[in-house]
Amino acid sequence: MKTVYFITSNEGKLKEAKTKLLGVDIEVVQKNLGYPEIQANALEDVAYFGVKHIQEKFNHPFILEDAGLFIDILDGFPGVYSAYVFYTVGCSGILKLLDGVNIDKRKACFRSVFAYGAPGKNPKFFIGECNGRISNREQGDHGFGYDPIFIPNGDTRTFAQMDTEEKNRFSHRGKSLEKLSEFFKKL
Ligand code: ITT
Repeated sequence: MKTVYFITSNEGKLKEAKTKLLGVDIEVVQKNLGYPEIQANALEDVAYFGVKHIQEKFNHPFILEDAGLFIDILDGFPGVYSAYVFYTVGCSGILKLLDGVNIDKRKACFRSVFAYGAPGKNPKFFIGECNGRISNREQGDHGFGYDPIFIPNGDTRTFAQMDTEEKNRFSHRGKSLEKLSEFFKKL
């Protein structure tokens, strides 16, 4: 079985990746090396520079992921600033920003960009998106981050009211991991 290191500090992402890649002959091992998340307009750029940074000091195949929540009525905010915004004002801060906004105007999209890096190779990217809406209160205690306030299209529950397998069936990360898993099968 091959090992691929997942460069992340986020245990929730790790659990989702391990669950999704169960059927693939790859062992996913967390490596919390950290990398600078550059100020950029796109998640792809953040992931690209992350790969370049890790490749300089880490001599094994690895994956990393940058994800973000893009809210329509806020012109895509928090988007590439999702981590900072979560750390500073959290889900309650987002709910305050949307106070009084009607349900049909609470559309949002989660995006996930996985990057695969290996010594001496150009990075490969795997992208997934999930459309949905921001709920008007926090619900559920599974998952992490903005899960308690995001309801994917096709369901009435937030991600935080789903277990890992269910979330993966809907989510941006489930979709990008599906593509990554096809890539691993051919590796
Ligand atoms: P890394 O170490 O992998 O970078 P992170 O938690 O900093 O972990 P990101 O920068 O990719 O991850 O995520 C940006 C923010 O969006 C962060 O606050 C996450 O909690 C949140 N987020 C990302 N994916 C999410 C998901 O599936 N559900 C809820 N919130 C999510």
